[in-house]
Amino acid sequence: MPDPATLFASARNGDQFALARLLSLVERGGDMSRQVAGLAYKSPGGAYSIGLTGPPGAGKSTLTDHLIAAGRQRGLDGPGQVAVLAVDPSSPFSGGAILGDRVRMQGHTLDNGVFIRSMATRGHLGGLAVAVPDAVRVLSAVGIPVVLVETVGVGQQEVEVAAATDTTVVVVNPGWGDAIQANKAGLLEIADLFVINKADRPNAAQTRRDLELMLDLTEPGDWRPPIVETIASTGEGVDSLWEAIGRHRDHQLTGDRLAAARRRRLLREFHQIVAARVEEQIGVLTASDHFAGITESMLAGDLDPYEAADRLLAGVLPDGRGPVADA
Ligand SMILES: Nc1nc2c(ncn2[C@@H]2O[C@H](COP(=O)(O)OP(=O)(O)OP(=O)(O)O)[C@@H](O)[C@H]2O)c(=O)[nH]1
Ligand SMILES: [Mg+2]
Repeated sequence: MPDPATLFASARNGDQFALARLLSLVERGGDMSRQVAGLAYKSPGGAYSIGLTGPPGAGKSTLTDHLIAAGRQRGLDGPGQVAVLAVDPSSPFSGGAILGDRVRMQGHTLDNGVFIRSMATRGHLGGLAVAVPDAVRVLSAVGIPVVLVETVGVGQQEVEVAAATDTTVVVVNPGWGDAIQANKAGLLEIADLFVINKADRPNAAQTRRDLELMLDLTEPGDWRPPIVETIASTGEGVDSLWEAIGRHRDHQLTGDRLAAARRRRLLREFHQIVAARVEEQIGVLTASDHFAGITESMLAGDLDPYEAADRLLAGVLPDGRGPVADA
């Protein structure tokens, strides 16, 4: 297997197999993953990332398919390559396709300027919250200008992954409760843009009112998420969606907003990496004889749980009392 630097060089020259290998390494975690992440970090590229999230079946993949076309034909700064990461946290498999997604995006399989990849994690320290940003950086480093990230908006982790993009699009459907569900799942806070997809169905207007109402109730910032209606199955409204994404990007590019948002996300990633490392150490510690001994003393009543923790962590953390005692 060629080393990561060689893979990067090939991927920059348009070798999709090399790019796929780089992403497999990122996904797998471990030393090679770190090398890949390090190389990508040091040659950032200029990709703009767009996250699509929402309830299962909302039409994210169908929309993504149209956004691929928009990215290819118009791009954000003119036509260019497009990459898609279809994140599947529930899947223990990697590299493997989410079959439905692949089928829906099939219109682009013969286009060399489109790179589509499903992603799960296999033991990546910090999980998808770290692996996906790493993957986006790899795609950026090889010169891809537009990266789409699709993830189902259920569960904290998925929502986090979707939010870790430059523009986050939340997709809902017409009908009672979808907007309210989105609110509950924490999707409202992360939305830079709402899409009411399946606008061919009844009650789109009601869903718009629900969303507007919820937006009215949230703290007004300097950007109020616009609401775009689409019918992904026919492509209706997709142009407006692409324009709305462009407007949000323009907004972000004004002043320091985009850079500041990226710095905030990077700090969160850093935090997650540190937390994962510490967690790993805890795993090692609690498997030790030392731990068993201390546990016994605690269960016998000779040590209270705090003393036991101090004893265990002495020599591991600079101040054994610090982080754990405060936790
Ligand atoms: N009527 C109607 N059906 C649509 C529309 N957009 C998508 N669909 C259909 O809805 C179903 C789900 O679409 P997907 O694009 O797979 O949805 P998804 O959000 O990616 O689904 P998951 O990835 O499984 O969460 C498919 O059968 C689509 O053909 C639309 O605008 N109107
Ligand atoms: Mg999908």
